[in-house]
Amino acid sequence: MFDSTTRTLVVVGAQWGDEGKGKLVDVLAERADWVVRYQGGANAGHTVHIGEVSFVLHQIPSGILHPGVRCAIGNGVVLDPETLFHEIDELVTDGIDVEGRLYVSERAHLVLPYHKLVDAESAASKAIGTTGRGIGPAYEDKIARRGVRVLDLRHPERMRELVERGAAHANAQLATFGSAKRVDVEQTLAMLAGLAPRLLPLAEDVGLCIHRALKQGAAVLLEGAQGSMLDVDHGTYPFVTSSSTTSSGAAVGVGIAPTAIDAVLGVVKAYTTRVGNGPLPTEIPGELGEEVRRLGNEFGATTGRARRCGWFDAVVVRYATRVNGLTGLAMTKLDVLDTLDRIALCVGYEVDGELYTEFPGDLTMLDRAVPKYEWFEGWQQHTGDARTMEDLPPAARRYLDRIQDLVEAPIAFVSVGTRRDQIIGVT
Ligand code: 2SA
Ligand code: GDP
Ligand code: MG
Repeated sequence: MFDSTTRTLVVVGAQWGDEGKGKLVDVLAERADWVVRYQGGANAGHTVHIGEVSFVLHQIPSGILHPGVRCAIGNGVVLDPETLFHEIDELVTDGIDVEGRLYVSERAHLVLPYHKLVDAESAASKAIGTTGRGIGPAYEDKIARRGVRVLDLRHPERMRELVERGAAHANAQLATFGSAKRVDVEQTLAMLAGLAPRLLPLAEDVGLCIHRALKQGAAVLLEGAQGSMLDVDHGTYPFVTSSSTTSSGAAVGVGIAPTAIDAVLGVVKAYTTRVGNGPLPTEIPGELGEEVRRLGNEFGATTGRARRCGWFDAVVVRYATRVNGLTGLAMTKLDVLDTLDRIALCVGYEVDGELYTEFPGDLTMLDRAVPKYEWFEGWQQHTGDARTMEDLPPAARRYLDRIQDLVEAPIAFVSVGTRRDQIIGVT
């Protein structure tokens, strides 16, 4: 999957996020020269457990925990400069040497305090259940061509003009929301002036760095955030994030050509979760849903919000296989299902008496959709010590085999616990 023939690998979430991308990137980063984030921002929460310490990465690529691996934040990310330095400082406190191996695209757009204010005050953000990290408003400004980029920090006069323009727009939005809050331009500029001496030395032409690294034979991991069903084009719009989370976003968001990408690994949980509002066809109601949440410790890695839990949805993952061009799957959290006596797998949706196996663009269809389930016997056995497929109980292998067939992508990894060593590489 990530070897001498596969030098550029994209790692994407193939459900609604929190599939365990952080763990997979950390495991694969052992073989990487570079790890690059290409979209999203501080909304992401990628968890990596090393020994007794757990790290939650928000903007810094999960490869940072491997000494010697270079990490970059691509142009497609919306960068919150204030929280970036908190994250760096926390890593340094935990003994991770970041110096000289973290780069930030000079083209990345900045998330400013007024983006977070608009996100917090907007009723639309509440209805979607955003993380409140200013992601939507920052991408809106980018697309509307009123954004502020890292490279603008080099030009204080221009920075003032840009921030005044962005603030005027944010103030107008706040007024329409009926909010009494307004942007403090001078405070924003003072914050940026304070951070510029620390941020500008990290600023690079990341696309060029990666292009040169690839020419020299480097192995590059492109780390996606959120999940395919939160993609602004291909997800459950409008209940999505504001970026291209699917593999196509990787080339754009790093600044390399699509032809430079060799393979795409889709990370999936052995079940499904979603945090925030919007459709989740296989959501498990009642006590069993709560039990899965407890077993899987399903709480937002950024906001702490309870995640909604559902059965594995093969319609969703087959769709994700197609949209991302997945060349392999990493199935995580199999161990979370260890104690269940029965496990359901969604193979289609029944709508008005008809069976659908393709994920619809029109979400009103999902209001009437009844998931069609195949039921599997639970294995009721501890899987956390399995290190080969043969170590897994036959019932677990039957479940995995069926998923592999339904979603039309081969399983390349099975993760059976939070630790680095709790993984099966399928050859
Ligand atoms: P936003 O803030 O504008 O990106 O929110 C839009 C939707 O995208 C969802 N979203 C996420 N879903 C899963 N995980 C995310 N990261 C955190 C985590 C989430 C947390 O790792 O647990 O801590 O709450 C993430 N980021 C954005 C979001 O819930 C909205 O549905
Ligand atoms: P990401 O956003 O995709 O990186 O995922 P998160 O870090 O938000 O959520 C995944 C959670 O599952 C984290 O707490 C991981 O430590 C945990 N995790 C990852 N793989 C496994 C696994 O195989 N088993 C268990 N029990 N937990 C896992
Ligand atoms: Mg997460």
